[in-house]
Amino acid sequence: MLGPRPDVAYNKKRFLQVFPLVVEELLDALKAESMSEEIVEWYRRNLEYNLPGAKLNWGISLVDTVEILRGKLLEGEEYRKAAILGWSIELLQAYFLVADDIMDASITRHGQPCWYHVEGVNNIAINDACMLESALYRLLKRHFRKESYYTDLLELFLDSTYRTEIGQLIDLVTGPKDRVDLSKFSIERHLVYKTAYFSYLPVALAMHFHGITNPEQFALAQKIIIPLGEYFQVQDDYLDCYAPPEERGKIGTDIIENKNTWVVNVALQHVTPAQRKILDENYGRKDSECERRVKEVFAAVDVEGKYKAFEQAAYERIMGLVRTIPAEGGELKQEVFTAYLSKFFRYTM
Ligand code: DMA
Ligand code: MG
Ligand code: MG
Ligand code: MG
Repeated sequence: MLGPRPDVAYNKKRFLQVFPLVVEELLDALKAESMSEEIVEWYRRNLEYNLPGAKLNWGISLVDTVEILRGKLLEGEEYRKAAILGWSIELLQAYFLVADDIMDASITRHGQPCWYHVEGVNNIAINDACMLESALYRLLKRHFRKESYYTDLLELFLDSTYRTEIGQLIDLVTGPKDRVDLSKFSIERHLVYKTAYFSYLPVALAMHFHGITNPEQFALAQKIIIPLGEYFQVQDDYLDCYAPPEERGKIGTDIIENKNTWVVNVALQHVTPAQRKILDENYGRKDSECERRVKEVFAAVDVEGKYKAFEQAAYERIMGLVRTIPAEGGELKQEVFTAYLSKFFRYTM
């Protein structure tokens, strides 16, 4: 067993200390292509604007998982290497979010204007998002190419990217901006695709880093993480509607943008015909008065209470799965999942 885990602030601080190395390495690679100062500086600004201000829970969870599996804290070169893998997940997440904010017409992210809203950026943000993604493969190539698990890392990143993109497609197609049709909404599959496969990355990558090779262990980890990831997305949908923007770092746009969220689906299951009419007439409209009417219906059917019940049930279900891991002697440890869950559970920031 480990002693007490380092506190959250310390974990974040040491993870952030690796970021300048990541940036310099990526910029050096660009300079090696003989790019002008202007191009190099643009790329730097893209990286510095979109990465360190994020919550970084995905990347930090990877490092934590390795440490829990090892049963000791990582130091020096080994810590740096794990953190670089963690930053690779953060690059993938940043890629998704920069693109997601354009597609969702979002306003703020991590307490600042979305990148595409920054003066002079606009549509260049589309290419910037792609460059955040390609950056992660440069890091992997440089630091992990010689490892026996290099192709496993690549496959994990590629598979979770593919599945997340399917989730984004379902999200966009079921909730088009210009045609509100609440009868098209449903939730089950797209929650898994949007977030749950991505949530598997930190743990699965850490398992490879630690040297686990048994496919059964990976299947077990995935079985626990899929409901965990679903919970993350339900919580994200809930917070979009209910968390104060100053706490969350982002202004919710799901109602206005006609999003197929857990929140609206739950409301649809419980509305009276009169309330349904209000939703049909006000959901997905670019008008804050319409948004207010929708929120009134949500309150009338007690979406908040239903969320609390969902959260409790999800917690119990996940903990039940976690307890299927042997408490002693197995390759996986229960603490990997309890630590992961604790970073996101009842998360408001
Ligand atoms: C996020 O969906 C999913 C991905 C893959 C970025 P979302 O639009 O609900 O995310 P957010 O609430 O962070 O904009
Ligand atoms: Mg979004
Ligand atoms: Mg979205
Ligand atoms: Mg959201």
